[in-house]
Amino acid sequence: MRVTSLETQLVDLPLDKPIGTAIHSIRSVGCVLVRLRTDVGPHGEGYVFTINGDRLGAFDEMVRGLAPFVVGRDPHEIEGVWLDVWAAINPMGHAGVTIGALSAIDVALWDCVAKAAGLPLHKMWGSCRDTVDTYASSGLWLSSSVQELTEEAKRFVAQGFTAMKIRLGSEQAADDVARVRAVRDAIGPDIRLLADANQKFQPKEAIRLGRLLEAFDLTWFEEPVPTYDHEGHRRVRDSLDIPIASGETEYTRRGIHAMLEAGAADILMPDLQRVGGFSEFKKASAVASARNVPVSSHIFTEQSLSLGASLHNCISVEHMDWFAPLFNEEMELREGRLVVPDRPGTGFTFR
Ligand code: SMN
Ligand code: MG
Repeated sequence: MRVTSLETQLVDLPLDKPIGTAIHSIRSVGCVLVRLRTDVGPHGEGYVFTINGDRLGAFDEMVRGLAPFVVGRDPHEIEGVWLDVWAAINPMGHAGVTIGALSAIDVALWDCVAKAAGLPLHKMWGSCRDTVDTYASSGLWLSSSVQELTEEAKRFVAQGFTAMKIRLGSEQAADDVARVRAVRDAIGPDIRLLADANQKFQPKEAIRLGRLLEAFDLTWFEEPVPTYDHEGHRRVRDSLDIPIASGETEYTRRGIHAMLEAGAADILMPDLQRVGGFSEFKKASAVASARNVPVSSHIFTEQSLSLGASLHNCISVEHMDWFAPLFNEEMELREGRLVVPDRPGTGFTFR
């Protein structure tokens, strides 16, 4: 079996309405779709994206620039491709566009070999569950009014979600508290509520806000301080009873390892694109598992289900609906959990 071609396609997916977090203003997500074709039929698919499609051409150029490492090769040589690309990108650095491009290729290779074997990826890797816990994340933005927050929260409950995530980062802590209170009041005590500050705060601000939010039974407090401030994370973590989640902005298993070494978080959240694809996500999870730390995947919901079903320490996948238009298949929510598809590869194919 050989990879015969690597093709890319640029797609812009507009959001229903523009949204904002403490550090993002998002109208759309621009994706580079990556397809690896083979001489025996099955092809593999992966993608990378940028917010609003900004500088998306850099990803396209980088992915296509890595084609010589895959085309003509047996797609089962995933680890070999990884090592060769790792060496080749050394001068450019092992973060950002280089790693994102490698991620898309790695995901496409795994998708390809699982399809060729006729197996869902989670079964090829050894599955431990066929549904995965999730939380609604396509809402409760910092840009939503309090009324919109309560409407969105009730809609999530009506859709069958049993957990959801609100974004923090208001200029006044009292406003964040009022927004969390409004959502907690709307959903009652039995629905889990998570909060994400998108790196907005200094450690003392985060600790102060966290103390005010302890009354609302938050499941976790995510990225309370900038990603590189591992020591600040640890101070926040030591000062609060709320579990700290972080890691979506770290690159490769080494970034995740550095967070673990620093005691920065109770839950690590690798992002498929930034961590370096399925291969590296699995390694990052193993590093976390050695410290008995759980992981929860960041966005990339459809593709992360295979990981959620096969990594013993993966406690949940984030439910984000932005990328659903890319795929022929739809995600299925059952009793608040996502059903892991029993279809070959990732179980999701580009439309
Ligand atoms: C987030 C996700 C996607 C884009 C921007 C921000 C957020 C999350 O940090 O964890 O959902
Ligand atoms: Mg986040």
